[in-house]
Amino acid sequence: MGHSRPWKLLAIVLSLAATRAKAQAVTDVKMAIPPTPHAPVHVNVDSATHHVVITTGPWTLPPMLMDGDMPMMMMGGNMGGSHEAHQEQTLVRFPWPQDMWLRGFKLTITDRNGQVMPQRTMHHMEFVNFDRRQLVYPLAERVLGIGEETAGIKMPRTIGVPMDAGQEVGVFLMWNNDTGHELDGINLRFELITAPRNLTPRPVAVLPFKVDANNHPGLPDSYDVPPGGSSKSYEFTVPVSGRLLGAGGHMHDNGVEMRLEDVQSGKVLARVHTLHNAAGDVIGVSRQLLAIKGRGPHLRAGHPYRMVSVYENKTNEPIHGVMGVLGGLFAPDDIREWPKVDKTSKDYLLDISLGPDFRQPGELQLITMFGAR
Ligand SMILES: [Cu+2]
Repeated sequence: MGHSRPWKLLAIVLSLAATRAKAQAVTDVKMAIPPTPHAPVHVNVDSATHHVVITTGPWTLPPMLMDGDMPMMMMGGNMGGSHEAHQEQTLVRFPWPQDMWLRGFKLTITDRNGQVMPQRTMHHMEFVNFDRRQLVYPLAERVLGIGEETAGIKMPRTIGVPMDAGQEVGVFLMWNNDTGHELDGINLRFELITAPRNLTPRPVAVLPFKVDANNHPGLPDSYDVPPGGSSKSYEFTVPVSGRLLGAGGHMHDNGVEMRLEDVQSGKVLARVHTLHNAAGDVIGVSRQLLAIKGRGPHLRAGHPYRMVSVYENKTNEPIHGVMGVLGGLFAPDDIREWPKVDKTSKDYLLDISLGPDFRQPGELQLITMFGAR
């Protein structure tokens, strides 16, 4: 295999950086991509709780720099900003150890003295199941997406994500050192909270629901919005019927709301809106628990649905690199009807093409890329 691929990717990264600089017409912005260090990774099953625990460290994190000394976060790389200033890398890929229900996660980052670090030292993490496809897209399932503000999730005992022994899973990680100085001795502990598969009463099987306003496998999903109000919509069908139990999502600054609509009736089935801080920056997206009122909207296989991402751009210039991703939990009527993933399809491969080859725990391959998944 050699080392040609990472270099090729680096070239892509640099050319994207150049394009971006031009598009913004900023005077000679040079993006300095710091060398990304790596550290050993271990995957263990806790013998008492059966939780799957992924640990890695110690990491040395150089400050993320742009144009000399300006931290990359100055580009607005927070929840409401652009992702393009960050590096994402595969931390580890491994076979899932046992049949279990996945119920949530806990993430802890500590410094060299064992002190807990702010969560935002980590910009973005993703837990991926390469052996199951997404509901809407024939791409590898993104089981968990964790942003700077999410330190943990524990789902109620009544629902769970079924995970099977031997499924190939992986963790993607994007660090975010905006302190302006090097961080040393950083350890990360990512605990996947599980329950035994024979748990009674048996939880309702839920799988992630994700619709992206601008999904193109292998390319960034961000897009541009013109001045004023605008919306971008994406029509889709689902291959298996089921209920949407909850909705949330991800938008950038100037985002307003996202809706899920029935194309034929025009009925709004779910709606989430952005949350703001005192300065008006987008700090997140509301969560709508649909299962509380009744049992959540029922989506029918093959029926057309539409996701609409609404932005209100108050400036006089187009805004580059926004996102609209509606997420949630989907309870299929019959999980046995979930279509098999085709790991040889072009889109599937493109979607994970920036990831590494299969690696066992303890080995680590570094690939850097632009954009969050
Ligand atoms: Cu984003």
